[in-house]
Amino acid sequence: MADTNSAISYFPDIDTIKYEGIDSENQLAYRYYDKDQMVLGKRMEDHLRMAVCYWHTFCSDGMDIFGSGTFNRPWHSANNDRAAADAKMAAAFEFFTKLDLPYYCFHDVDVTEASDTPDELSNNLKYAADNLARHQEASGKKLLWGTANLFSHPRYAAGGLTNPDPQVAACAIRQIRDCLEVTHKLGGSNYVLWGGREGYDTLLNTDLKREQDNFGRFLSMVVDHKKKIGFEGKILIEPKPHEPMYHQYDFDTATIYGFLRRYDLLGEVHVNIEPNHATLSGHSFAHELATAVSLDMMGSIDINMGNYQNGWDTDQFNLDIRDITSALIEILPSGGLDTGGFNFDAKVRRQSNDEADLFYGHIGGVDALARALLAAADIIERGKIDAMKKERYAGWESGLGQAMISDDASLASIADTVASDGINGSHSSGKQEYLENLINQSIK
Ligand code: XUL
Ligand code: CO
Repeated sequence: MADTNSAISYFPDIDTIKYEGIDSENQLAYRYYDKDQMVLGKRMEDHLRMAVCYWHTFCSDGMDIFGSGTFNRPWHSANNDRAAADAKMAAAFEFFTKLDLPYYCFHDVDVTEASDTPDELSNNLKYAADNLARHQEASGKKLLWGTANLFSHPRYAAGGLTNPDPQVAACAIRQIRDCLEVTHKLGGSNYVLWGGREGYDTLLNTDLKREQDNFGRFLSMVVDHKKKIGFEGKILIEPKPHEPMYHQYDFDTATIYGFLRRYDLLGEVHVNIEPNHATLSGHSFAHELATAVSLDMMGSIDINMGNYQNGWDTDQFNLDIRDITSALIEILPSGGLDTGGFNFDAKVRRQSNDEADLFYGHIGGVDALARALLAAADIIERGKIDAMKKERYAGWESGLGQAMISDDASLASIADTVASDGINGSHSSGKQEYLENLINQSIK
């Protein structure tokens, strides 16, 4: 059994990060994130429900396709054995505590030692879950979501739930069953499925209908199992259009809506939106959130950003206040994140090999979220954008607009009204520039 009160510190030179206000020169302090500050009637911490992700921060050694790891973290060891998994967990909870953030997220394989068979993984996950429970208890940290990694093991090269080989799909189902149960046991708020390899590299070897039918069928079983075990969190699918596959089925929020509708899963499954995945699918972060809100699919957010120059998932900490503000004004009016949160699915660059860099990365990301929250709250309190949007659609609230959407209306009746009422439809300004200036005016 791992010792949760280990005397070893993995970050001995760093104290708990505190709010010091915008004039602080201390780079190991928050300038905007003041967790108890009330914003739109809620504490900042409760609005943002921020989580640290296990994989980028504690598992990665900085390896990329051109070179081996550069990080050499004090909790890493040559063998991915149980002692290494215990050390990694101790480092992780020390980090969550020092950042003073309430949540974390993990994949099954992030928290376990290397497992040779599915059965071994099941047993290792049970052991890891007991340790996680003890660490949660000792630190007060909570689980935002758990997920099964169905993309790293070579058996999943052609997918998990959509694999052409039923034996591989069965292994995927076992991992999901186990991880969903562990997430439930740990009091997780959500369970995530990222279909990293649910898609294809070439249509020449792919039976689209069979793969999607299997995906729909097995996802229904996940929902049934969630109900059977009494898990009250949300099941979330994380959209991403490609990478690692040429095409992924969970392309974007609108595609997932169609898929859920096809397999009668609307209302049962929601989305976990990630800005870098949004931009890879040709959308903005705000577009994906607005789409999810309009379709009643909003779940949680993996916060990060890409960059304008390259076309892959760079998973950088999102420092673009305007991008986040524009996204927040799409979800705050509908009540905010509910069971969701902001999970930092972001990594420090390969050259940033000091442990302190992990803190700088997160502190920047936390403060960007807090600053954007303040800006979004200011925009909402001023109410101008909302009022202008309402005014733009006011015609639909009475007279002609109401008549056109009434049950009595038909194509012919509407078309005839144009002549009988002498309607000539004119354009009025969309005021885009005026509205964009309002966003910048609220960023302080
Ligand atoms: C990959 C990605 C994953 C999921 C969890 O692009 O975002 O880390 O968030 O599997
Ligand atoms: Co993600």
